[in-house]
Amino acid sequence: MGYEDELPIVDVFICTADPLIEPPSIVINTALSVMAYDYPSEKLAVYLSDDGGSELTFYALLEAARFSRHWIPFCKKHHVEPRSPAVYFAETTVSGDGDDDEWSMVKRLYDEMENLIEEAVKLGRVPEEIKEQHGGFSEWRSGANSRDHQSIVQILIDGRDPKSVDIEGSQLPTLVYMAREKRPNHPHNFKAGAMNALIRVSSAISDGAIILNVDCDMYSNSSKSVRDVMCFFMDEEKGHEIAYVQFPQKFNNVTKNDIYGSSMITTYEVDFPGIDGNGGPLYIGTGCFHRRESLCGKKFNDSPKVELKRGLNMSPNDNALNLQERLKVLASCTYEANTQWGNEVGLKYGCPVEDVITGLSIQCRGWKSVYYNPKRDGFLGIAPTTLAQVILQHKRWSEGDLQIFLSSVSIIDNLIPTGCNFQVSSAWCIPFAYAFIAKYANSVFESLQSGDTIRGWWNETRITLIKRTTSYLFATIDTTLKLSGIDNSSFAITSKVTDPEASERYESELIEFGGSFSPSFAILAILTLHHLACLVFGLKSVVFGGGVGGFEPFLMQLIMCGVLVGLNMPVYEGMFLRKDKGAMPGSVTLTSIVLVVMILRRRLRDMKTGELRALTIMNGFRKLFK
Ligand SMILES: *[C@@H]1O[C@H](CO)[C@@H](O)[C@H](O)[C@H]1NC(C)=O
Ligand SMILES: CC(=O)N[C@H]1CO[C@H](CO)[C@@H](O)[C@@H]1O
Repeated sequence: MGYEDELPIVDVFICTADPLIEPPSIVINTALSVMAYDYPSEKLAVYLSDDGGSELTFYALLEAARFSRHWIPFCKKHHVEPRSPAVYFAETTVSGDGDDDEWSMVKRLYDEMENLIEEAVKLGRVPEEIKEQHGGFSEWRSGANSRDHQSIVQILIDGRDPKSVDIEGSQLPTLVYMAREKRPNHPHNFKAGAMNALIRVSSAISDGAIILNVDCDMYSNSSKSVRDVMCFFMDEEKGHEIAYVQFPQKFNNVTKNDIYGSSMITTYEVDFPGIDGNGGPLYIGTGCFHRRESLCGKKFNDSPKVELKRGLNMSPNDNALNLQERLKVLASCTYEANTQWGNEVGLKYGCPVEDVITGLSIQCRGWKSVYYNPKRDGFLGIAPTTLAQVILQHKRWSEGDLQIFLSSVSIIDNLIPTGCNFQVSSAWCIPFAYAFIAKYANSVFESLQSGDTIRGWWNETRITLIKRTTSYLFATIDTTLKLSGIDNSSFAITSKVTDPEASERYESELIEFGGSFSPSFAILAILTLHHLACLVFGLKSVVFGGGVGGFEPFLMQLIMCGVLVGLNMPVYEGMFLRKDKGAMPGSVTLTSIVLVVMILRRRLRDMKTGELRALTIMNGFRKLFK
């Protein structure tokens, strides 16, 4: 019991960037789920960074602050799980212990709040009569937009104020809204910049020794997570070595066979536990509890154990207005000029995967990290539900990884060789076949062991292939342009909104190609059509002869082609069979057919090298195009 008093203050950082892509109703559900943690409220503070600088998000958070006075005592009294009201009310019909009246009352309040927020979002602004109720809205003077505005910091619930209580009279956690200053000619450094501003602003309010970072669409699915994590940080022998505790990134809306391979099951069930035994996992940007001092650049030294700071930083009678002004300075865009912020202190700048590189540098300073994957998931997010979103997300991640690779610490995945110009009878075939079969057998085995399905594995293999030819390609191009100073690509957020029809297709595991012409889809279509053509003409020349040296030299290639074609079945369906809105855009299909025909004809002409593969397959073509 003595430990209860020693529990450190925990600051929760939630970052959002755009009220249209990340709807405020999702953001406040995340906020409410962490505010209701089973943890002493006076030791919990929740900070929302709104890089969209949107009064809609501010308004939603204001409503959430009001609703939390009912929600938090309700959760604690009835041991509600999970504590995201949207998810909880969607999953239950009565409160469990028969207290229907209270359940209905809280649900009604929640629905009312949701309606108000959604109406405001539809309207695109907050109604005037609501704005009059809170002075904070005066910050959105006319002319302010998401790229150009002063800093806004509003303490919506002050946990140090004895008057901040819920309807049952218990203390509420602190809740703060922050939109850091943005000016067009100042780089804002995306999420890393927002996190660093939060680190400073929170240090002047609650100054928690532990910082939890969650994405705005990732609600807490377990009210015990904070207490669980304290077992690592407060461990008497090893606790002082630990800089951060990372949860896996899981999703609540992945379908059974996970068409987009979002869950990355083997990564979280096999790779991360492995890395955990060797210094600890990377920081992956969400679901991560940090020690404030290691995040702020402190080097690990194995000297006497440091206590996690417990006390509150400031006396409650600190002049509130003064404080607001100081906070604004901390969130201003000039504050970091000529400091080590973004370099030695806080999250690192200049890399799209700021989290990974920050985690690596913390480890380089001597700290260890912990991977924690409890049975009941600690955090659940929303997985991308269209192929375009998936490709974009992986482009961003791989751009970051590539930059890290090109810097000094390499963590890049090794690619498997897929060239296979060996004859089946050649002894050289054996090591190749072995590597090929062993790799895939191992990967199937790992997936099944981790709880995936065979189709899930097949889907993941496909999506890996797609990522390699689209996301990674564009990431390479963009990174090259960026490094050569030609282009400063911006950070694209993955959308969390999908139209209902697309959602239905997602649920029935149909890949979403729909939309307008996209270079990624064009590449995908060209490659898959090319595989198909190779298979068809290859088979044809085997059947009708005409190949140099018979069919044996091509067996391996035909098998490879066959596998690729099998893997890409959903792409052909999307191009030729599906009629729904999620089918491949006609423009893409047409372009790819034209280009593939051109590529094949060109190859026909260039066929001087005598390369076996070209020879036979092209023989088939020659007959066809004559
Ligand atoms: C999330 O929490 C709920 C309720 O606490 C639990 O039943 C469910 O298994 C959890 N979800 C996952 C994916 O762990
Ligand atoms: C299968 C599943 O749970 N799908 C859900 C994914 O998330 C969207 C948006 O939150 C829901 O509408 C789906 O029902």
